[in-house]
Amino acid sequence: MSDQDGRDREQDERSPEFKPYHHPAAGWGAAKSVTGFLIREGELVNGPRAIRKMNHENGGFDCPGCAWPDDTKGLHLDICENGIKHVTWEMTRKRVGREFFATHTVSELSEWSEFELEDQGRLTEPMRYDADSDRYVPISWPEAFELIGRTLRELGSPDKAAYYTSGRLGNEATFLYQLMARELGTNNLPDCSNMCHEASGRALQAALGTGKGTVDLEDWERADALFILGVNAASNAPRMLTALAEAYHRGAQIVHINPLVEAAATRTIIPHDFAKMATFRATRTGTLNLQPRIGGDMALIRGMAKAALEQAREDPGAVDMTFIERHTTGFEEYRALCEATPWEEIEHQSGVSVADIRAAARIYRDADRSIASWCLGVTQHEHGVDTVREIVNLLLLRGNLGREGSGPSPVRGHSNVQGNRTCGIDHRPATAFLDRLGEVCGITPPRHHGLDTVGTIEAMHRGEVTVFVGMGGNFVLAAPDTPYTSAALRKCALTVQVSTKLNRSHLVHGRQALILPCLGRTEKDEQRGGLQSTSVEDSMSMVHLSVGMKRPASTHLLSEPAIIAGMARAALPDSATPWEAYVEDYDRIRDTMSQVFDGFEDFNRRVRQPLGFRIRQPARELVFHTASGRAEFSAAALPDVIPAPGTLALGTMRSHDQWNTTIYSDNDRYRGVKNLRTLIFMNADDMRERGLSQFDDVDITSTAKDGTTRSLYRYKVIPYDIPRGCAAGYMPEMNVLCAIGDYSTQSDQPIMKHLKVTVEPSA
Ligand SMILES: Nc1nc2c(c(=O)[nH]1)N[C@H]1C(S)=C(S)[C@@H](COP(=O)(O)OP(=O)(O)OC[C@H]3O[C@@H](n4cnc5c(=O)[nH]c(N)nc54)[C@H](O)[C@@H]3O)O[C@H]1N2
Ligand SMILES: Nc1nc2c(c(=O)[nH]1)N[C@H]1C(S)=C(S)[C@@H](COP(=O)(O)OP(=O)(O)OC[C@H]3O[C@@H](n4cnc5c(=O)[nH]c(N)nc54)[C@H](O)[C@@H]3O)O[C@H]1N2
Ligand SMILES: [Mo]
Repeated sequence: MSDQDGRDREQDERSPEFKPYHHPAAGWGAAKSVTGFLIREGELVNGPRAIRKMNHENGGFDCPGCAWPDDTKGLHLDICENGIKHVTWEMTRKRVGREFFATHTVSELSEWSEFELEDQGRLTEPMRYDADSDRYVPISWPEAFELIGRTLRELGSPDKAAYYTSGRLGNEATFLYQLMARELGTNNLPDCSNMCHEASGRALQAALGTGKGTVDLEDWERADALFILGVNAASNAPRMLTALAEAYHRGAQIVHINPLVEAAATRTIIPHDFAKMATFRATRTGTLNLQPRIGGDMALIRGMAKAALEQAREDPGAVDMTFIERHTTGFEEYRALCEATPWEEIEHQSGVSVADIRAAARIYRDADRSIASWCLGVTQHEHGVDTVREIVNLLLLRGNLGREGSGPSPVRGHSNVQGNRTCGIDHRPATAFLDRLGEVCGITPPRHHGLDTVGTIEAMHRGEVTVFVGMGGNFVLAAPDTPYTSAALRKCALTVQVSTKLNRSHLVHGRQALILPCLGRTEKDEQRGGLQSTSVEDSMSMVHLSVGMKRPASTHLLSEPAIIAGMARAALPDSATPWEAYVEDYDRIRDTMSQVFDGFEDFNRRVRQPLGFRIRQPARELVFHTASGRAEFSAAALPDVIPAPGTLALGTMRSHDQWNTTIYSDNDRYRGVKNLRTLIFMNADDMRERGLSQFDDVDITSTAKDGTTRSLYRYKVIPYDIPRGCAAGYMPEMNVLCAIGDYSTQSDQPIMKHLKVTVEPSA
């Protein structure tokens, strides 16, 4: 039921529902949801055809969804509900052409919902904002590049521009993008990682001398115990369900640590297990669930370490002293700290009983090989870095590093967010990398650090950054403090968004603004040198090729490498970089990359191997590029995470039916919610204390570090199995509550999982 605008009226009329979900994750619920989605998108024929090409070891394109690695045994249905939705969303037949923009002013479009904007379909040609008519009007590619080039050439200082990346940019485009920024003279390369796993990168770098996890899927298959913290895998990394189900079959212990008991913590039916699909038989995916309070993970892990050290007094096998002596530093200080941290404090700060912590510690003791895996529930906190380091401390205690089936395994977000960092998107680049880049590419890279996401927003606000280029993503909605970020973008002289679909970041723009439409990952990328492929790196450091198979959504689309080269050429008329040659044949980009990056030697050959190649992980081989040359224990004091009386700790998260700022529907199947996103999950006792019942309207007010407040009105409250003092709701709507200054002093990451709020009935 759409009206003339193509806007979905039906959505507004449905009333919210809440019914706790009792079925296994994935299985027929997922199948039904996918079918409904394919029908809605009119892709019942093309969708399945494309999906068969996804994540194949030979050819095919990499699922643009999450960064979970592909199955290594050629599993031909290694796909998930959300990956299918993601691909179908890109492949839609709907188009946003010049007629659309001629019909709607930007002010009018600003009233539309996120769903309505993206639902208009794929962008088809470059558009320029015309202030007189308040509309986007067509512009040719050469004119668009010249506008960007001229503006950048006249900037005065290269640091007055910032170049954002959302984590799906392929490695080759990534390399060109950072090269352009550095040839221009800036390290202003904010990226979505600044809001995502910055804390993991910093912690792992400090502890192990590598910014990444050390394990791969085969390790997952060999672990005796898996500790899964702060991830909603059934929605956000659904292919992890396969690994969890297999681990359970094998008899491995699986401990989930999350204030919410998410669907992946109980049971699943994995899609390629046809027999189970047919008989509705589910496999368990968890053996112990612990529900810490929001921010309580560090205390919980400290408790497990304390228990291990206590046990070691009579059971020498509880701690691996040989490993500790040979490979680590800082152990004595850490041991003393664990001993000095009272159990009462651990229990109070974690919100988990000593008995439960000891149960987890026993599982850890009994496992020869353990993996700890985590996502945003651990990182988006004030003490995210300390918490990741505490996880590493625990792993080091029993030598769970550098051998099969053990180690740290962060679950990365966007499909190539890890590759972006590997290939140079870093506002704090290492000196050695800049030296190599300068030498190989014949440029003089800037040495001073650039701006990250929060830094860029603040600088735009102050008028110090006046050009914003977004390579993908939806910056205004993904970033914290939506009104503040909007005002910052509006102060810019020029905003450029390279996108596949219409989104809010096109409507919140600078004095001049461009929308540059690009090929999606599912589409054929034909250049002079023939059909091109791009490479991506998954969460477990596997680099492989992705090649599109669909006809592009429009003949006017350019690939991301071509768009970057076009901008670079216009901005750097005297550049010695062979931009055109790079775009003709991406093998040439890879040849250059192989000289710049360790681990990319012989890139073109190795990336064409059936599963690609794995970038060497020094820490996995017990080689530590740390200050001491050893793995380093940390000894940080436990933070106080107890909410002040009358306040709650609020974590913002994704629903099942969304991809970051892309909202597919207002449902959250595994949490039992239908037709509602403006909600807050609360503990029933906290609700009673405030005189609240299910679906009551409430106003939520956050108090920032600087004491300022921000509010959301008329949210519906839902009683949920969540510890007292904790609450949860959805990003990006709730980003309004996260002040620009609310970022971690350890990682500079916005503390999106730990906002301090009060909740009261709406007037
Ligand atoms: N379908 C789909 N897939 C996605 C995405 C998507 O939006 N949709 N986004 C992608 C991206 S960019 C990323 S980074 C990942 C994000 O993947 P997740 O990290 O799963 O993302 P969130 O939805 O933010 O969920 C965070 C989880 O942390 C828990 N949590 C909150 N606070 C705490 C805490 O203090 N401690 C612990 N232990 N847990 C806590 C929440 O209950 C929730 O289960 O997923 C990627 N994959
Ligand atoms: N409150 C709160 N805020 C958060 C988070 C949270 O948990 N809580 N999570 C944070 C995290 S982890 C992340 S990663 C960020 C996500 O931040 P972003 O990466 O900036 O946002 P996305 O929603 O993933 O971007 C969606 C847009 O990408 C464009 N797009 C899709 N495919 C392509 C492509 O192939 N090429 C190009 N050029 N564009 C494409 C489309 O136009 C689409 O509208 O949000 C962060 N914000
Ligand atoms: Mo992310």
